[in-house]
Amino acid sequence: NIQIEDDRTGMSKETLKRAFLDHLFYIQGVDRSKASLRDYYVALSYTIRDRLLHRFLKTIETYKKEEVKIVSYFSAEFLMGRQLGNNMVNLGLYNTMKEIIEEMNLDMDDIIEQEPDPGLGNGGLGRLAACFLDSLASLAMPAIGYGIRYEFGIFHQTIQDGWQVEIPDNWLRFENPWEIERPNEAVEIKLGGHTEKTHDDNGNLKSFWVADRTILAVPYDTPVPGYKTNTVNPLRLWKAEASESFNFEAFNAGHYDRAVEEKMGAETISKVLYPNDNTPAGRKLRLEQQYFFVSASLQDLIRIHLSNHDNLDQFPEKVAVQLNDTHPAVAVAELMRLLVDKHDYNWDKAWDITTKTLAYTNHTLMPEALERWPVTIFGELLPRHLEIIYELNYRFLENVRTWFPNDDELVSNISLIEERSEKLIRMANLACLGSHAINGVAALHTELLKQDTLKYFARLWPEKFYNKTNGVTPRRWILLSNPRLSSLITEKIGDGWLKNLDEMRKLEQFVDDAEFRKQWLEIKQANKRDLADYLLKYRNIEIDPNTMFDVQVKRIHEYKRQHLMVLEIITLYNRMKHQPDGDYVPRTFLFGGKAAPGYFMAKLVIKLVNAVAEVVNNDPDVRGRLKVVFMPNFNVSLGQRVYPAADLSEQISTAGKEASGTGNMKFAMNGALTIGTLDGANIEIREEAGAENFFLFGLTAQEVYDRKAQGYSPSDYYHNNGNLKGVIDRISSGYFSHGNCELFQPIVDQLMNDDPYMLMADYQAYVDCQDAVSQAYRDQDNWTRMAILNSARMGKFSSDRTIAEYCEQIWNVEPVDIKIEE
Ligand code: DL6
Repeated sequence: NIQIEDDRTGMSKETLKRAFLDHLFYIQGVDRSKASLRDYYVALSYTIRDRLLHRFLKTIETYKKEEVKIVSYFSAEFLMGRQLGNNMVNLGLYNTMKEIIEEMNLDMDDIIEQEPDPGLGNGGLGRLAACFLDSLASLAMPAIGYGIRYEFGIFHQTIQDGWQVEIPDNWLRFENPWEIERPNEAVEIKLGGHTEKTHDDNGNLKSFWVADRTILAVPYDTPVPGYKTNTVNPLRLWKAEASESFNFEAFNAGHYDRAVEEKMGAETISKVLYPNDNTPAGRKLRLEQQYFFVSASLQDLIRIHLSNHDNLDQFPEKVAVQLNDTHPAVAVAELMRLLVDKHDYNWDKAWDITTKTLAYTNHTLMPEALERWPVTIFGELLPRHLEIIYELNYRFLENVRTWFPNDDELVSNISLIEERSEKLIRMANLACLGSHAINGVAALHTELLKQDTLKYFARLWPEKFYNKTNGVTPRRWILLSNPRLSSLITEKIGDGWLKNLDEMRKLEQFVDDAEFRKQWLEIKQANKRDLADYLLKYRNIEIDPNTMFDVQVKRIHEYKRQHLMVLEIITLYNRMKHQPDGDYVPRTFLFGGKAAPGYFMAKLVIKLVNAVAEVVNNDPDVRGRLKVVFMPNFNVSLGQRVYPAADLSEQISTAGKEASGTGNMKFAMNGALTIGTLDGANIEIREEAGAENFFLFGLTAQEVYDRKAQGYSPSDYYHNNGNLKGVIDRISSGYFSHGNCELFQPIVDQLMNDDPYMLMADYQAYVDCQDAVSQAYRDQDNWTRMAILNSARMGKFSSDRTIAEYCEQIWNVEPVDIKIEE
C-alpha cells in the first residue's frame, strides 16, 4: 500500500515543495527562470491557502451539523495585516516553508514583503477586531467576522517637505489570493424611498418600506486559521455592486451615461474606508456603508439560521452579534425591521430577540467621537428605520418616566434623539438600548463610561455593564514579529506560552541568570539592527542601533500628545546646546502614525516633528546624541518591525482620554519599558509589570478633571518654568521653521491659551521622568532585568484572555472540536 500525500493538503516538506512549484507553473504560468518575487508570493500563498481550505470547509460543515452557537463580530474595520506569514505560523508550516525557500536560494522576507498590507482599518479598533479573530479561531470558538471589503483601504502616507501627503491605497490592484468570492450568497440591500401603511391579517395598521434603490452585497470570504487548531473561521467582507449590470430601460432609451452612473453609484458604497480615527465623518455615504454591511450581515445570519430552523424564535440561542463601537449600531433598527416587517413577529417578541442577540463595545470617551446622525439624513436613507427608532424611543421614554418620575434630565439625556436646532440620533444610546451587554475596553475606561459618558444607562441598568480589557494576539505580535525572542522563550519554558500567555511568568526564574540576560540583550540589539537596516533599505533613513530607541507609534491625535514628546526633544536639545560637555544618554526618537486628512492640528504636529528633526539631525553640536525620525506610513507590517526593536514605549495620552491602547501591550510583550500616564490599559500594564518596572508620570484622570473644574491656566506654567519657556520660545521664534514665526503658532497658541490636553501641566513631570529613564538606561543589565519582567508579566494582555471572557460572560459560546482526517 503506497500512500501518496495529496498535493493540496499534504504537510510534508517534499509535498509542500512540489505544490509550491506546481502553483508557480500552473497558476502564475512561469517557471523558475522567469519567476518574479510576486510570482513566488502568489504561488506560496496558494500553497498555504490549499491547506486552509479543507479545514475551512470542515469547520463550517461542523458548525452547521452540530447547530452550535456562533459569534458574529460586526466591525466596519478589520486591520488584518499581511496574511501569508501569519497563516504559515498558525498552520505550523513557517519553518518548513522557510527551509524550502532557502534551499531554492530565495529569501522568505523578500517574498512576504510582496503582499500588500490590507489596510481595512484606521488603528486600534480595527486591529483589535483582527486580534479577536485570531484568538477566536485559536480557542476553537465558532465565529464569523462581518465587515466591508473596501476597494481602497487607509491611504498610503508619504512625507513631502515635512507634511503628510496622502496617496490612495489600491491594495486590490493585483489579485488577492486569500479571498473567495461567493456570488451565490449575494444579498439585496434597499435604500431611500418612503414608507406606506397597510392593514395586517388582524386588521392592525402596519407600516412598510417602499425603497427607491436596490444594490447588491456580494460576500468575499477570507479564511482565518487558529494557531495549531483545525478551526478556520470566515471573515466575510461585503462588496457593493449594482443589482443589475446596467439599467437596461435607461440604456435602451439612449441614456447610456445614466445606466453607467447607476452602476458606479452602487459600487461607491464599498469604495473607500473613511480615514477618521476617533472623529466621525458624518457623511451620508458613511451611513450608507454602515447600513449596507449591517443589513447584509443580518440577512446572511437569518438565512443561515433558517436553513435548519423553522423560525427565528431560537435566534439568540444560536447567534451572538457583537457591535464593534457604534458603526454597526443601526443593527438594532434593522434586526427589528427584519423581524417585524419580513418575518411577522410582533413588536415585543421582536424586541426580545433583538436585545438578547446584540451586545455593544464602546471604544472611546471623547464626546466628539460619539456618532450622531441628523434625522434628516437618516430619514432620507432609511425612512422605515427612522420610524422604528421613534417607536423604540417612545416606548423606552414612557418606561423611563414611570421608573424615574419627574427626572427630566435623565429623560432628555437618555433619549435616542438629541433635540437641538437640528435633531440628531444618538447611536451610542441606540446601541445601549438594543443590547443586553455593554462593555468598555480597560478598567478605567469602563469606570469612566459608568461615571460619565454612559452614566444614565449605568443608572438604569448597572447589570448590563462589563469591563473587557483589550488584548493582542501573541502569535502575530511575538512569534511572527520577534522570532529570535520567541526561540529563546521556547528554549527556556517550552512553547505552551503561545496558547497560554500566562506561562510567560516562568521566565521570571531566569531573571537572575546572567547568561539569559546577555542573550536577551543581544536579541534586542539584533532587532534594533534589523530595524535600522530596514529603514535604510526601504525609507532611506539612517539610525544608530547603539542609541536608545524611544518610540511613539499610533494615530496622530492631540489627546495622544505626540507634541509632548516634541517638547521633551527640544528640552534635551536646549540642554545640549547650553551644556555641550554634559553626559547624555544617546537617543533616537522614533515617531510613526497617520493623521486624518482633514485634521489640521494633527497634520501640523507631523510637520513639527519633521521640522524639529531637520534642525536637530543637522546640528553637529548634538550629533550622535540626539536624533529624531518620523517613519512614514506606519502600518501593521512596520509595527511588526518596530515593537521588537524598541527600548522605550511612549504611552503619554492625557489621563482619561485613551480608552485602552493596544500598542502599549505589544511593546511591553517584546521587552520595551513604558513611560506613561495612568490612562487606559497603562494602569493595568503597570499593575502587572510592577510599579518599579514602569516609568509613571502625570496627572490622574481625576486630577485632570479637577484642574479643569478649578480653572486651568496653562500660561502660568510658561511663566514659572524657565525650561518650558525656553522650549516654547524656540518654536515661536521660527527656529525650526526657517524663521517663519507663524507656521507653528496654532500649536503654541493652543498650548498657551487653552491646552485642552494639559501638556503644560504634565510637562515638568514628563521631563523628570525621562531623566529617570536615561539614568536607568545607563545600567543596561538592570534595564534588561526590567525588560524581562515586563515581557514575563504580560499574560493578561493576550487577546485569548479577552476573548475567553467575552465567550463566557457575554456571548455564551463554547469551543467546537473540528475533526480532520489527514
Ligand atoms: O479598543 C481598541 C482601541 C483602543 O485601544 C483605543 O484606546 C481607542 O482609541 C480605539 N478607539 C477608536 C475609536 N474609534 N472610533 N470610533 O478607534 O479603540
